[in-house]
Amino acid sequence: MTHLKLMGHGYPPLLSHQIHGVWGSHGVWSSHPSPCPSFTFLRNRICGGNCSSPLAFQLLLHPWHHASLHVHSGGGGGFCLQKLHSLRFSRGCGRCLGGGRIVCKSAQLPSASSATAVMREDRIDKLVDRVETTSVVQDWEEEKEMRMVMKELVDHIVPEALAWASLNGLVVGDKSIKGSGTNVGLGMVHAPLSLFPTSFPQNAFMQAVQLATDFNILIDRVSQDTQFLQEALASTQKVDSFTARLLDIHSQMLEEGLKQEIQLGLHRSDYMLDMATGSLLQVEINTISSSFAGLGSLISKLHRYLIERYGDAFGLKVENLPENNAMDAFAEALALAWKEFGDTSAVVLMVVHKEEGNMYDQYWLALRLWELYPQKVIRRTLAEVAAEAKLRDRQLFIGEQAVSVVYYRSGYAPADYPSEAEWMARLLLERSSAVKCPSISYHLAGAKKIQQELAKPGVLERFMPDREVARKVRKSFAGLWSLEGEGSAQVIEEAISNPQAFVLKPQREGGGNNIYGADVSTTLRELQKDEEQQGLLAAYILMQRMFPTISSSYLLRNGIWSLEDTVSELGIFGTYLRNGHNVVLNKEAGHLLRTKVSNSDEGGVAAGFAVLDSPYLT
Ligand code: ADP
Ligand code: HGS
Repeated sequence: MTHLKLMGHGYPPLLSHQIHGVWGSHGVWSSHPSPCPSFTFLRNRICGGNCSSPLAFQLLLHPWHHASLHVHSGGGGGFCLQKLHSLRFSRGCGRCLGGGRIVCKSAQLPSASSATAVMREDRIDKLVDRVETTSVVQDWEEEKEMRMVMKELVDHIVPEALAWASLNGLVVGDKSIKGSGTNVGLGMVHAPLSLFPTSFPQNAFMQAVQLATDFNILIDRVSQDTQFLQEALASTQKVDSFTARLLDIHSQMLEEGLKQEIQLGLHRSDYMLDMATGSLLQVEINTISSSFAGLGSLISKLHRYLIERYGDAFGLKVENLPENNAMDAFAEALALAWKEFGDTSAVVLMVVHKEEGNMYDQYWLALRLWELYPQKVIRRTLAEVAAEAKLRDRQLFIGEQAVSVVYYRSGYAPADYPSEAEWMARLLLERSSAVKCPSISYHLAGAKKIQQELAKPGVLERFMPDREVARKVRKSFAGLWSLEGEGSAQVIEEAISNPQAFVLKPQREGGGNNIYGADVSTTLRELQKDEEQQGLLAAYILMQRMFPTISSSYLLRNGIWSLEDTVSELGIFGTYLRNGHNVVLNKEAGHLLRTKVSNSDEGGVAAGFAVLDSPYLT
C-alpha cells in the first residue's frame, strides 16, 4: 500500500491518503502493456457532489510526469474524485507506474464496480491496469464538510485580503469607472490577485534568479553589436513598419554618431515551468516598460500577511515565501542612473500613456524614488514630450526642467505613436544626453526576433564566451524558429500539422498579439499562399508552446473570488547600469508571478488574462 503526502492549493494538506486504483481515460482504450509514462496531463475538476461530468485529476509519477486518470464506472455514471492536487510517488524511478490505487469517492454510487488505468502518452491512451475500486462514503461527507469549511474560511479571509490591498496601494484603475485611467485616485479597485501564493519548485525558482545577471549582460552586449541588430532585423524591417521605425531611429543615432554612454536596463525575464520537458523555459525578456515591480512587491507582502494570520489552516509557512525587493531595486537603479548623469537639478521623466490603468504601479516607483533618494519624477505622454521637450546641447528639457533619466512606460507598441509627433518625440529623446531606459538599442535587443536569433547554434555563445554561462542561459531557451531560410519550410509544415505545439509571435509587446492553436496553421497557410504573402513570414517567429504545471488557485477579481485551475508564469526582474566601461549595477531585482486560468492562451494582467501572484517555494 503506498502512502502519499498530498499538497494542493485551496485545501489543507491531506496526509497519507491510500492509493487504491488508477482510472481509465474517458472511453478511449488501447491495449498496450505497461508503457513508460510521459504524458500530456488532463485537468481535474471539483464537482462539489453532483458527479454528472467525467472527472480527472493529475497524478505526479515523476517530478515532471503526470498520469491522466478518469473515472469510468460500469454504470456509465461519473464518480466524484477527491480533489488531489498533485501526488508524488516515492517509488523507485517513478518512470514505470505499474499498478496503483486511489480512493474513489462518489456521492451517487457508493461502490464502484471497476476502473481501468490508462496512461496518455503522445495523445494515445494506453491500457495500464484494471483495478477494483472501493469508495468510502463516510470520507465523502467529510470531504463535503471540508469544502464548506474552506468556503467559509475563504469567505472570511477575502475581505481581510482586500482591505489590506486597498490600504496598501495594491490597486489598479477600475476599467468600469470613467476617468479611472486619467484621474489619479479616482476609481481604484484592488489589483486582480491570487488569494494565496502558488507553489513553485525552489530549484526552478533559483535557476531563474541566477540567470538574471547573465541576461542583463547579454542584453547589454547584444545592444552594442549594432551590425548584429540591424542584420537580424533586416527582413522584419521590410514587412513590419513599427520595427522599421525603431530601426530607423537606431540607424539615425549611428549616422549622427550619438552614443549613449550610460545604459540603464530595467528588465523582466519571464519563464514557464514546462511540464512536458520538465524545464524552466524563457517565454521572453522585456527590456521596455517591464511592469509590476511595484505591485509585484506588494502581492508578496500581502501573501506574507495572510500566511502569518491564516497559514496554519492551510499548512502554509512564511519561510516558503521568497523576499521580493523589486520595487526598491527599480527605484535604486533609477536613482543610480540619475546620480551617474550628475546633474542634481535634473529629474526623472516617466513617459506614460494618456490613459493608464496601471498608474499606481508606476506611482509606487516614483514614491519610493522620492522616499529613498529623494528624487522627483515627472510624467508626460509622448505627445506632451513632442509639445514641451527641447534640447540645449543635447541636454533634455521639459519646459525649463532639466531631465537626467527618461524611463519609458509607454512607446513599446504602434498605438503609442498615433502620429509623426510621437515619433519625433522619441527621436528627440534618443538624441538627448539623458539616460534612456531603454535606449533604442536596448529596446531592439529585447525584440522576439533577437530572442530567436540568439537561440541559433553558436550565436548566443558569440556574446557569452564563458561556456558554462552560455550553457546555463541556453538551457532556458525554448524551441525558437525563424520562418525564413534554411529549415523554415520543415518547421512551418510541422506547425501546420501540429499547431497546438507552437505559438506564432509578431514583433510586438504588451500582450494580446500572439497566435495560438488552430490559428497558427490558418495563419501559416495564409502566409504561404503566394510570394507576396510569403514575404510577411519575416514579421513572425515560431516558438515551442509550453504547458506549465496546473495548480488550483483562488482568483480575486473585482472583489469576487473563484477557485480555478491555473498555470503560472514567473518573471524575474533585473537591473543593470553601465557608464562607459564601468558596470555600476548588475542585479537580480525581485520577481513577479502571474497566474491565469489554465485554458487561457494569453497571459497579461493589464490585458485581463492573469492575476498578480507570488511563488510558494516547495
Ligand atoms: P508579450 O510581449 O505580448 O507579453 P509574450 O511572448 O510574453 O508576449 O506572450 C504573452 C503571453 O502569452 C505570455 O504571458 C504567456 O502567457 C503566453 N505565451 C507566450 N509564449 C508562450 C509559449 N511559448 N508557450 C505558452 N504560452 C506562451
Ligand atoms: C505599464 N501599462 C509587461 N509592459 O510588463 N507586460 C501584464 O504598466 O506601464 O499586464 O501582465 C503599462 C509589458 C506584463 C504586464 C503596461 C512589457 C506593459 O505592458 C506596460 S512591454
